[in-house]
Amino acid sequence: MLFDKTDLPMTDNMLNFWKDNGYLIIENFKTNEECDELIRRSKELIEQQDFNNQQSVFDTISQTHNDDNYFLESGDKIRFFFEEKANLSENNIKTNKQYIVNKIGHALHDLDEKFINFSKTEDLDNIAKAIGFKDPLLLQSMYIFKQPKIGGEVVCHQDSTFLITEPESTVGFWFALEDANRENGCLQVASGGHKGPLRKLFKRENNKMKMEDLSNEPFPETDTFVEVKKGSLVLLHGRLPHYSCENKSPNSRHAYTLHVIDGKTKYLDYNWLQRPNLKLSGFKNA
Ligand SMILES: O=C(O)CCC(=O)C(=O)O
Repeated sequence: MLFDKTDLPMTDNMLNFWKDNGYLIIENFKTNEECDELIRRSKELIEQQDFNNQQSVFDTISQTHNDDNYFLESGDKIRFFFEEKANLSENNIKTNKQYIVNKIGHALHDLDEKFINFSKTEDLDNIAKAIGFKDPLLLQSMYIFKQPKIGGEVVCHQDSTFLITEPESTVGFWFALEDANRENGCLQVASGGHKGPLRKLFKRENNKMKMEDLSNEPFPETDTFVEVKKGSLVLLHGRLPHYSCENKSPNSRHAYTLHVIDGKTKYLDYNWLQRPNLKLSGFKNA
């Protein structure tokens, strides 16, 4: 079911959908101009980078980034990760720079003015409070490109595997900056799957990452293609199994995602994402 920004503040209907399904779609949440501003800014950030000195691939299948300090130290920085299938030759980096990046993460929402303005708003704070946050804190942001032809698959996962608090509180706020559909690799979710157990925990031990198994119950099949228009907001419960396939189409599928935790919970020390140089803040502390 699709809701619209004009349905806000959150109605019982919306809240019931969220509780039953573990996701919620709010269309027309951001304007085309707001989306375009972020797209423009991502291009500028890439333009300013010298990629010849840094080559870190983000691949959720082989997980090659896991023991990579460039990744592990990116929690309080703005860093760039390449598509696994990108051609990283010197010449291609020079001529095709805008089409090789898989994502930018993980503190855009605290370090870049355009991203701060997009992320820290009162209407997002209101939504977070409506779904139960007492003290919503913006932990992680990612600009995800899903590049044309080579955009990588994101394997089925639960976000609480990667960002865990006690008790669990992680929620993803995922924004479509361009139309997302089954051709260009939209999100797919297992509706209601947030009621199942957390399957895995991604733990930092002596600066190495380990995936710990918590439950061998298989994920339910994803049953919903989250095909959404540019400007839509999709909320994703931290336990909701979700996935996106490769983008083999000629069109990109840019998205921006924020992961939010509750300041009333304990953020566990073994999370991969640490922010030694940045304090957490909420939606309103711009
Ligand atoms: O945008 C995608 O394809 C995946 C995003 C995702 O899994 C997340 O934000 O948790």
